[in-house]
Amino acid sequence: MVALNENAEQVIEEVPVVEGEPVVQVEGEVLEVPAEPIKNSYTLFYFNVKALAEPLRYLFAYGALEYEDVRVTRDEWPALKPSMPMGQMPVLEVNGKRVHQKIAVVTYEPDDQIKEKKLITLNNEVIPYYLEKLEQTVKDNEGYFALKRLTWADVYFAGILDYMNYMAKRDILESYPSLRELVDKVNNLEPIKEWIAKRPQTEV
Ligand SMILES: N[C@@H](CCC(=O)N[C@@H](CS)C(=O)NCC(=O)O)C(=O)O
Repeated sequence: MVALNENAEQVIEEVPVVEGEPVVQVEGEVLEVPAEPIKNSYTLFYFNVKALAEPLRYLFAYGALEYEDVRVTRDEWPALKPSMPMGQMPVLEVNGKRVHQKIAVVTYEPDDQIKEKKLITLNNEVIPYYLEKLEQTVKDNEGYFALKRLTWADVYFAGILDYMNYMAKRDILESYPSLRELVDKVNNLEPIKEWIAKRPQTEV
């Protein structure tokens, strides 16, 4: 849907959200609404874990978009790796074009001692620092991250939470009731609930 005012000089300013119909931003021009919705083909490549790909899977579920959920095994990976843009996944193929790089939240550290030290800093400093701010943001936005209604940011956060908990080795939302409520709300949206019920059961 394209939202314009009467003389098409000004456009109603809206950010596209995942709830309801998308609104296109244009300045002073009338856009034709395509007769047929554009049909894209999506293939998501990742390992058989939730981790970094789960926010994307949440968004696909919420948007009721068809996609191929390719789960690469450790044995298959070496042969596939050179074909990935950065030699890593998740990678999303849209109409044959591969896009990559999601938002990195917590990174892997191979040395056990450094890993342990980083975990302490993560739990005592980094996580409280950001979650306090995010908790306040959600309080200020009537239970959402932005615009006082559901956007992709809410769905993304709910989708990445399991992985953040796994990396932090605890429930990071324990003292953040507004964030907890938001995640529960997203996980209880019908399409997301259906995805959670049918997705492959993985440890991570
Ligand atoms: N910066 C990348 C990080 C992706 C990443 O670390 N992927 C890991 C799996 S979680 C991977 O592909 N590892 C296999 C490898 O590097 O060979 C992103 O944001 O998507």
